[in-house]
Amino acid sequence: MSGKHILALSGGVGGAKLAAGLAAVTSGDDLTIVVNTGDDFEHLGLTICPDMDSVTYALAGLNDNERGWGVENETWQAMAMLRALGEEGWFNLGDRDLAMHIARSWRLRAGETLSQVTARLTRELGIDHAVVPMSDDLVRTQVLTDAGWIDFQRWFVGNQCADKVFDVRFEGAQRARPAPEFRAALERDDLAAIVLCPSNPFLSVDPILSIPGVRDALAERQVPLIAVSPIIGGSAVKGPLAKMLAERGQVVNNLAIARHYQDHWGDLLDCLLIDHADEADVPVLQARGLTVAVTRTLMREAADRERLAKEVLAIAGI
Ligand code: FO1
Repeated sequence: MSGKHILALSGGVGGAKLAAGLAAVTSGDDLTIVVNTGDDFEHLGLTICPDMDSVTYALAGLNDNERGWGVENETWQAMAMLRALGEEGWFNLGDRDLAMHIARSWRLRAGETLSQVTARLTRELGIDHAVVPMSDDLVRTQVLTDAGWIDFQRWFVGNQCADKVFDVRFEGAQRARPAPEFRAALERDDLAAIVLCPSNPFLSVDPILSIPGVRDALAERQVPLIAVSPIIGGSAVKGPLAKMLAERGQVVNNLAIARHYQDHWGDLLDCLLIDHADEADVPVLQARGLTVAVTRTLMREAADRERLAKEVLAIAGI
């Protein structure tokens, strides 16, 4: 293999941690991080891009590890004032985080694309690596509950994921095009590996794969496609993945993850990296023709993220 460029597809939280690990162990030109924008929404006149911001804050060393989203050392004065003014208070916008939404929103309104705005904001925060939205076109994740189709953040934050999800759709995905830097990364001569970060397959990776042409472009590249499983010890570290699998009548294990990427997306995976706690899943995964690697996938600290990132690179032969 001649190249060493990594294309990582990521959602927020867990994905952002591995993305930060990959950034810590690669030089700026060797990594493109493509981020889910299906969770984005318009709120109080601002464009909020939660997964883009989770990745950006993680790479800039600004993320709040405890909460899992937003900025560390956050204060909430603007939010308190908004509530006092009678504005909607169900979605929490910290003071520091708010600056990000303001900077992004006015520039989008002035005509810049989300890719251009993100390139500017990440550069200003000292990030050397390319953090790229999956698309500059609007794609909005919606979930089908008893109340009908509702926007993702209304369900995730407003409803605290309480309502059962019968289906998920990505409004606009069929008309969306991959962002220019995403397309460029897919076509790079030196592309050496594609990494699916440990994000929720149904909510964070599927929107990216749903953009026309993306799935086929990934599959056509003759480079290892490695997924880091979001399952640890038969459960999801954070978020509604375990609940969603159970609601689909599936056991919460790595087989469900493998099935999704192999059966639903047509044999997309070459290797699944799973946690030691799920070692019992290995035989059934191997029986499906997958290469399986086992390690410690929980990322509490920077050292965990970097070790896991190095292991992913080693699997890819980089
Ligand atoms: N998650 C919550 O559970 N409650 C919130 O009030 C909330 C606010 C918020 C603001 C900005 C941001 O970038 C993310 C925020 N999140 C919040 C997290 C967000 O809903 C999720 O991280 C993703 O959409 C799921 O990946």
